[in-house]
Amino acid sequence: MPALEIVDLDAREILDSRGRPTLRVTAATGTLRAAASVPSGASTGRNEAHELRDDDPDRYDGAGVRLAAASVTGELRDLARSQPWSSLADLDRAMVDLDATVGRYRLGANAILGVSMAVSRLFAQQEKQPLWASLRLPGRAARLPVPHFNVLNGGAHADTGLAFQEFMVAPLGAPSTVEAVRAGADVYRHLRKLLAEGGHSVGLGDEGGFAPRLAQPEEALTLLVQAIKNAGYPLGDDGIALALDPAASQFRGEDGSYRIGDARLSSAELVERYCEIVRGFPVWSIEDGMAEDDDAGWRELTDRLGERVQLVGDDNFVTNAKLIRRAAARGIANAALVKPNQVGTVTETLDAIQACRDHGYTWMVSHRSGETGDDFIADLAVGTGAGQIKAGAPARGERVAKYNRLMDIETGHPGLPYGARPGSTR
Ligand code: 2PG
Ligand code: MG
Repeated sequence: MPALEIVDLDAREILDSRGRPTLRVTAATGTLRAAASVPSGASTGRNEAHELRDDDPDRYDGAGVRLAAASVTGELRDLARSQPWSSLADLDRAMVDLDATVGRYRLGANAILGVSMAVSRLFAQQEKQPLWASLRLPGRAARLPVPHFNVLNGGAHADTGLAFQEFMVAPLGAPSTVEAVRAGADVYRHLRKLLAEGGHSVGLGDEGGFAPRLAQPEEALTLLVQAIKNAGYPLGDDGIALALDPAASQFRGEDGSYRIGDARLSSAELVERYCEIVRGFPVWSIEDGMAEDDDAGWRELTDRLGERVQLVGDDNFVTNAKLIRRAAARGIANAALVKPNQVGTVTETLDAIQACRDHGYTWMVSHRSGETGDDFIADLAVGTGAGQIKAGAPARGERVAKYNRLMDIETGHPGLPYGARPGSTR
């Protein structure tokens, strides 16, 4: 394959799903053209790569991204045009070196990631492959992931009184993506009805899930179980299982206690609470069950539940290969969330996935709470054989863009397997 000769990079400010500015980057060779839009989180980990914002109080309360756009049309454009690129990894490494700061403070991780994603698409086009096929890993089969639909929002994503951030339904037992998407939409519809009948609000949170005022996570889980039953699906691994992202850093107080409703829980008490939840509900995966700096709590959680439940590190791992390897050496978690904008380039995202593979961790590809119509992560999940993806509710354009892309891939490539684990279904 000849090296890629990039002739132009462009960037502009667009809006994300929360009405905040973000970047859309366009990259072009003499004959090819590709664009990518960058997402943005609300419950961010401390070690995430830096999102460059203008801090100009006269525009968008300082959240404008014209400086990041200028990084793309200035230094990054010069770099991209300076030589032919034989791989994305070479360009990604050169961009990181050019920035030369630890957290991408100078050029901005949003600028660098936008280029990295757009150029990934150029490489795929040059190879005449769909994006997912060009993101395949050696020795790992591509697979359609189980969608994890976030149907009830709390925490930093909704004003609900609920401490936990995400309550997801995962059609583990579905025979295909098309049927999994239908199952998610069926549960969503039945949940809406259930909430309305119970006098709850059916307003939505940031990720398109409902945002009723509830005090305890168990109330939310009880509603989900009822909605799944009302929709006519079996519960658990052979049907629809539940997954949680409590995002525990967000409800841990200064004194180290976790606040759920009116209660203050120690780390040990929170672990006990999860054990009870797992006994009472078909929860197969818990992400960020403990706060990012609560290593002792994470270890206890892993010791107690690691054999039975997928325990996903997000805020503590920030899609960083080094942090995943360190955690694996310490017996923390057994899975990682994968969000390209946490670490800053597509290449480093693939490095994080490699760290998971090396240590026997599973990985779930993820959107951010602030999204655009970009569907890159659908291809990333399929190509890397993740087996799992979360992209919010089965509703709202920026969320369904990813699920619709998965259905397109499945329809176009009927031989691809669906399921969370190699060997599962079809
Ligand atoms: C998370 C993400 C995505 P945010 O915590 O997993 O759901 O939320 O993008 O706000 O960090
Ligand atoms: Mg999370």
